[in-house]
Amino acid sequence: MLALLLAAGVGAQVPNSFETEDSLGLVQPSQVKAERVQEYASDGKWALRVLFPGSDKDTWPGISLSFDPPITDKQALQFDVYNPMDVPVALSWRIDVEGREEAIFGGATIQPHKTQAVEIWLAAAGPIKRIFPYVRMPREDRVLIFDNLRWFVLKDYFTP
Ligand SMILES: [Ca+2]
Repeated sequence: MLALLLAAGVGAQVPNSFETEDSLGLVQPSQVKAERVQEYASDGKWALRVLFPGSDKDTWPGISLSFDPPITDKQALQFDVYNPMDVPVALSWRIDVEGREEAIFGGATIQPHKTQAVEIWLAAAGPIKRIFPYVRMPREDRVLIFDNLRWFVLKDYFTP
């Protein structure tokens, strides 16, 4: 059943707070070890712990969020990240836009022992096919704990 769903191209789903076992299937780990944990959740009880393995080779480990059909009506993707390490972790991201040859890149530094809200702006980029948060060429293992993936839409500003 899972194989059939994957073959049909089930993509990422947002919002995702990693509260259920299936929620793990909605992100696609790429060269990382991702597991649900009951630590440092910013929403509910569960979060997603991602180990980005260090390597002497240049690698770009991350979690891939694919959208089919592409996302057109959201201003930003927001999520919370906790850095359990004693050093800052540079989180990068890549955004693939339909009809655009070059990807859009961005990043944020996640400070040690802090939960940080990260916002990836999508507005005006065009139809979003994929959002890929990753760590750029880690030489040593890095760990981040993600939770509460959510969309931001501009009308949220105008809530009375
Ligand atoms: Ca959660």
